[in-house]
Amino acid sequence: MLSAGSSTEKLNATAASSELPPPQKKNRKLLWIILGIIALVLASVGIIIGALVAKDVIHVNRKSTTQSAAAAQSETTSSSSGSPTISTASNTTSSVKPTETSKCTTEKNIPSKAKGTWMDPTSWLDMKDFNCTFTDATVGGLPMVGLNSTWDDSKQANSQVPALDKSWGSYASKPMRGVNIGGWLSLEPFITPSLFDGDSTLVDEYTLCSKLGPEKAAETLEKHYSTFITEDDFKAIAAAGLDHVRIPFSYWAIKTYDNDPYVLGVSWRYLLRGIEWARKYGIRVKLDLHAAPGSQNGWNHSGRSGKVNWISGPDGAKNAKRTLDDIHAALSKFFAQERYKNVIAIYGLVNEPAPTIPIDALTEWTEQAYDLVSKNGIKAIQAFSESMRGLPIWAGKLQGHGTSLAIDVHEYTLFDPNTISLNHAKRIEFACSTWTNQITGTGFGNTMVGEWSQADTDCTKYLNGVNTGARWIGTFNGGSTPMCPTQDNQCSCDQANADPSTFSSEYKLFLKTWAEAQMFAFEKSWGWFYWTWKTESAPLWSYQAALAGGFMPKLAYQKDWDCSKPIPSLGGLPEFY
Ligand SMILES: *[C@@H]1O[C@H](CO)[C@@H](O)[C@H](O)[C@H]1NC(C)=O
Ligand SMILES: *[C@@H]1O[C@H](CO)[C@@H](O)[C@H](O)[C@H]1NC(C)=O
Ligand SMILES: *[C@@H]1O[C@H](CO)[C@@H](O)[C@H](O)[C@H]1NC(C)=O
Ligand SMILES: CC(=O)N[C@H]1CO[C@H](CO)[C@@H](O)[C@@H]1O
Repeated sequence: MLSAGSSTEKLNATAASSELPPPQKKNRKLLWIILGIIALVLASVGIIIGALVAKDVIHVNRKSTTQSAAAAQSETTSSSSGSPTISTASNTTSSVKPTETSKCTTEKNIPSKAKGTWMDPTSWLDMKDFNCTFTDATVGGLPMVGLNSTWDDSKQANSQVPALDKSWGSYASKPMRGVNIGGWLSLEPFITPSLFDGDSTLVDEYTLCSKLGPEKAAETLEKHYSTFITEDDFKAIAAAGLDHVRIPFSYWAIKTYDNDPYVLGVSWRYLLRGIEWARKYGIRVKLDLHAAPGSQNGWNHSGRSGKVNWISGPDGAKNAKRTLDDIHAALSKFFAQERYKNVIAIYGLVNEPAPTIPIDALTEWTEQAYDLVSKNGIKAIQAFSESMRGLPIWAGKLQGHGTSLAIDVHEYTLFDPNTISLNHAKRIEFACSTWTNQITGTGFGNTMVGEWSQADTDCTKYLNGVNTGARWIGTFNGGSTPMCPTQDNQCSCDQANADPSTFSSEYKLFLKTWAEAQMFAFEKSWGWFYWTWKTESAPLWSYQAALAGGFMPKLAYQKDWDCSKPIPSLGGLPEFY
């Protein structure tokens, strides 16, 4: 294990040397010339032989691209003009479509103690765009393996925002427009119900991993990480006019404790790869520690549903300390590297600590975390959660950090009996007036909205957890009065759970206006992150599905409606459905 200082220096030295890229380019040029000649020769061969050869070429080609990529990534490029080039014929890009997943094949230079472990790049399911050369370099004790030595911060997410290597300026005057990559590295039953279906004891990542056992859990989760979110998602996020992503991840990305059933380390490299993909499209990142040791809120998305055991609870003090000494100590050293300075804009301390944790203890922990993370060299803005207490209570707390500390508030109407029952017009007004007033009113100060959605009911399968009902129809936790606007037996979850292709144009207009109202309100703060980019089957929680269904502005920075305009007529859209 190298110390943080020495490996950083080593990497900077490599990055600074401009010798690496040009020889690779030259070799490629030469390669293309050879390829061109081979292609011409092939083209002149008869149809049948040609077809056979073409098949063979495609076959050989697959192997050789992997090999030569690995060769190019190993220290010297001398071998890349050797035998593998012969077969890298013609059609590389069109015939060798990058498959969903691509593995590293080189076993070279992998020390036996790393073989087969999560440090071994050949054990990874999908290494597309990642570096196959083994390295045991670490920073803050966290592995660098998979990362390239150089990076490019010159991209802009869109024409409205600065490239990564230019200053964003003030979020107060230029709000961020972002989306969460939820349910990817921290599982949530309602986002990927397919992982939880068919066994009523599976309610969170903890029970899922316990049931599957270490091997099957690692296999299942890596398959999910490598397919649920891919480079195409980051590309589409930028194309939607979004400029930030909030990436939730869990502590077991870097450490597990005691008898934790969680899969250690695999999500770490997907987190790093997600950051590289964000970089590639000029998207800035908010890191979001979604699950802290012990569970900071007892909710399913903290890993383990049930009890809070963080600050509060029998091991609360120990787990809060672990979050500082093990998790943030390592993460902040790692992400203080030069390579993350432009792409990581916000460093989130912990997602949604339970409202039952005493505020003084939470404030003290936050102050300690802030100091630790700053001392380790993080220059990004740090964010702490309003922890479901509302904004006013934070007035005067955690002050004195200028613009380097901000509060993250999550705004929903559907978990609260007082707001779930609002009718369409009132729900839009609520965003325009109540939320705008809250955000611009008394509170901590620097504010961002880290989560919101288009859902107007709590009908989505598993949304309230596995095995719980819905407030909307009065079946939540044993049942009570339906809380839909008519509050009677007309309430149903049918429309809320229907396929968006069946939504009426009035309902779509409502959904779009409801989103635009929220964007309007939240752009009075430092900006927003929709929850979430993608779901398996919950369209009112999926930015991607809303774009596809035509009930989200095509470009996040270009809206048709805002709160200064009258609410459009929704025709005969019923208040129950
Ligand atoms: C290249 O790939 C395309 C698409 O797969 C195919 O139609 C074409 O015949 C290929 N050309 C050669 C020279 O192999
Ligand atoms: C890493 O380098 C390889 C080889 O130059 C390149 O193909 C790949 O796209 C790079 N990955 C990233 C994330 O920049
Ligand atoms: C891949 O990783 C190795 C080991 O860290 C490094 O020496 C090499 O430069 C990297 N390759 C690229 C293309 O950055
Ligand atoms: C039981 C439980 O933890 N349920 C939570 C699961 O996550 C959803 C979505 O955030 C919450 O609404 C539930 O309360």
